[in-house]
Amino acid sequence: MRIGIVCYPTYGGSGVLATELGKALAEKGHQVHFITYQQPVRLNGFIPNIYYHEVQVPKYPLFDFPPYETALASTMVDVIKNYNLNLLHVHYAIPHASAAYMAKQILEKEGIQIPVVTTLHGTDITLVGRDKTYAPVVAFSINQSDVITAVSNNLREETYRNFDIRKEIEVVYNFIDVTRFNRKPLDAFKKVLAPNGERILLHASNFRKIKRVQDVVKVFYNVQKKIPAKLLFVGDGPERQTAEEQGRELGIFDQLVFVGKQEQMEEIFAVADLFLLTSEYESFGLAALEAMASRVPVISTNAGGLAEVNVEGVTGFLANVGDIETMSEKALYILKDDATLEKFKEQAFEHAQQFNIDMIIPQYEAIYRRFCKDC
Ligand code: GMT
Repeated sequence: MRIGIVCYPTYGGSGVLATELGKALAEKGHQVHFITYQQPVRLNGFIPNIYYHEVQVPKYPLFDFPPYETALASTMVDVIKNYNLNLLHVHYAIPHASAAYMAKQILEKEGIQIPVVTTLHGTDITLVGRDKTYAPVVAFSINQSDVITAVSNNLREETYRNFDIRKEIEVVYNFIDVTRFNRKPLDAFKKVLAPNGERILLHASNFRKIKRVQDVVKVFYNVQKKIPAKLLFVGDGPERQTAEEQGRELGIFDQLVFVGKQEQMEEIFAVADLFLLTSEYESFGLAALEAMASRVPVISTNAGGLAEVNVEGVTGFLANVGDIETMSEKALYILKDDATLEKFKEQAFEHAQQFNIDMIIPQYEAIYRRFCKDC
């Protein structure tokens, strides 16, 4: 099939997922056309069957706000026509679903039918999308999609709760390539981080308020009082400085390591002992799944779809949002001895296999084939 993929090209989970989906489809012989404003971070090097079309938004003195959505819809029209695409798959509703609707309408007038699949990822529904600035357009354009998918049951329910959606929302879970994350730790890297064999706790995110990064520091503070430990922070964003200040105030700053945005996450996960995800909401928590696939158990909140990924007492533990005591206690339980830690590591790894790329890609292909039986 010839498939157009529209996503955010940055480090966010939705962009990562969309890029990995495109790469996997290309490997299976589909022709994949990425339409984004920048080369997606995980799309590096030449990959057969993959095309990249950059959305250009020309500057003009009148535009205080360059009309990206218009430029995106026009690029969609252009690519769909010139490459004879069978289908458009947009990730993250805003503004991709409405731009897709616009492109679909334009093409219909020219006698071209282009099915649109919209995958909802989380904040496009639960945070930004709900804002009344966007809500009517979000609801309308989701309803106009030929297929709507959500990355967890929780997100599906949240979407029905927040918007008047009159169609079926299908759940297709996020996925990971388990072979990519099944790595041996690099001893040299581990030695630099934890020269005295300290346990390594890890948090990776975009450091937005919704992640409650301060809770990560608080949990770590309690853990390091009982066992020697280091806390590795990956990613960057608005709350990073607050976390640094908090570390200084608590007198544990020298045990915190901030490494910023990283591409080789599999190498980082490989040296970690425990992943902390204290979010107020996660539709799925792709980072938690990546941790599990790397044999890293997870302490998370039970918000949103996290319970569909992290299994209580098996892959780690869950607690109410802000319940620092429970999260600290459970973290210490997992880390207290090597045998317990090993048990949780293996269980996390085993559970992650359910979300392997091989299981999920055929689900998207089956959706696409509804519109293109002979492709
Ligand atoms: O986590 C973020 O804030 C980034 C965001 C995104 O849209 O890229 O992630 C969302 O989509 C991911 C992939 O489906 C999910 O794993 C994340 O849980 C979800 N984030 C939220 O719901 C806050």
